[in-house]
Amino acid sequence: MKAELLAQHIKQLGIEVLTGVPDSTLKEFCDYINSEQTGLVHYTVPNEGSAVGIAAGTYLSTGKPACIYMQNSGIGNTVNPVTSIANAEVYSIPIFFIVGYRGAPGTKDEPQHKFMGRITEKIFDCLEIEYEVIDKNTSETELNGVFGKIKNALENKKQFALIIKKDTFDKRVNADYSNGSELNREHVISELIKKTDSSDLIVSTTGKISREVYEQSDLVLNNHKQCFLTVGGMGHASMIAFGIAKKSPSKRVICMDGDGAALMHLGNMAFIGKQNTQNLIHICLNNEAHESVGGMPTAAPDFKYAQAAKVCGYPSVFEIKTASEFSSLIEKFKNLKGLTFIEIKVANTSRDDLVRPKETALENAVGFMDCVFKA
Ligand SMILES: Cc1ncc(C[n+]2csc(CCOP(=O)(O)OP(=O)(O)O)c2C)c(N)n1
Repeated sequence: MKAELLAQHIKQLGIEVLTGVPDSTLKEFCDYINSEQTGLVHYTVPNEGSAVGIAAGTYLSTGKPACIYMQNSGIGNTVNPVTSIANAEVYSIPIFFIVGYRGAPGTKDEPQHKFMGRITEKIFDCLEIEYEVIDKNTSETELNGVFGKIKNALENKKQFALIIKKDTFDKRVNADYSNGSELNREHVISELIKKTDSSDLIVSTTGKISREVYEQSDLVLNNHKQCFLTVGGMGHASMIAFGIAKKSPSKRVICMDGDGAALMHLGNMAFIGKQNTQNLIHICLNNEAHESVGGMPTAAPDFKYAQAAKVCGYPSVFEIKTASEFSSLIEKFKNLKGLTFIEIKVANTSRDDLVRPKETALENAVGFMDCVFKA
């Protein structure tokens, strides 16, 4: 299916507002809505729950439903506003969901997608939201039939989910999301790892940052036992790092966060800043984008994470934009003490041949715990 065709169908439903969090399964559609004039008002939001809020506000002020796009891992973020605001027993807000189907049963995918893939359709059953699954073999006639059902659901003030499998969209020329930063994220991660001690612990965020941490750790330290890879649960790495830091006061805990992930649960920074944990270094690798799923911009690409950290109460804050600023940070990195926040502007790119963890997520956790328990 062409991304344009989906946008046309959306408009034919009388929808004017499109909002969501990007997903790799929906990459071509996300590229299209980010780089072309679609005739739809488009908002990328910090998390999928926020999109439900916009959909409710749109409907309350226009009587027209909005469309929300997301990866199925984002369903969890929508469950509270869907059940407590949009549901027919509350305000009965019609919403059209477009959901990228990671971990679809019968397909091979990463560990963090397996269970969610298995229960995606069951969750919609449970939420009493009608849905249809489409893939690359869905014909135009079948798609027209599906959109008939969607129209009917929305007219009855109900939600409807169109679940889209991998490779459904026709390929299109990649959108250009480059940001001009001179620092390469993988290089930054590698240099930081070189300056860690054997007692330091690293907690990395969801997406390619974790894959780079894994690979660079193996290259630099010959193992990755010091690293906990938060492969799923986008936005929660900083709180995992906080939990570890509080219970491991003799070790430095270094959180390698993404800007999209930090933004998704920005309240975490307010909490961590207030706690003033002495052994936590929170690093935000800011490429202004969701690089791991295709490089689409975040909800607030120009958000000032370092300034926000100061306001949140982090006592020590660094903002790194250039290679020379990064070199001077690297010189002092080993001796950094006290709760610290470091925002590093990095390019919006990664290597195509990044490795993926060879062991299971559970094996990663067990190896990491061995390392934590080591005196
Ligand atoms: C709740 C949730 N929504 C969406 C995703 C899909 N997803 C995985 S990584 C990622 C982008 C993360 O962006 P950022 O933290 O800025 O890191 P980057 O990829 O740019 O390194 C997204 C949207 C997800 N895993 N979980």
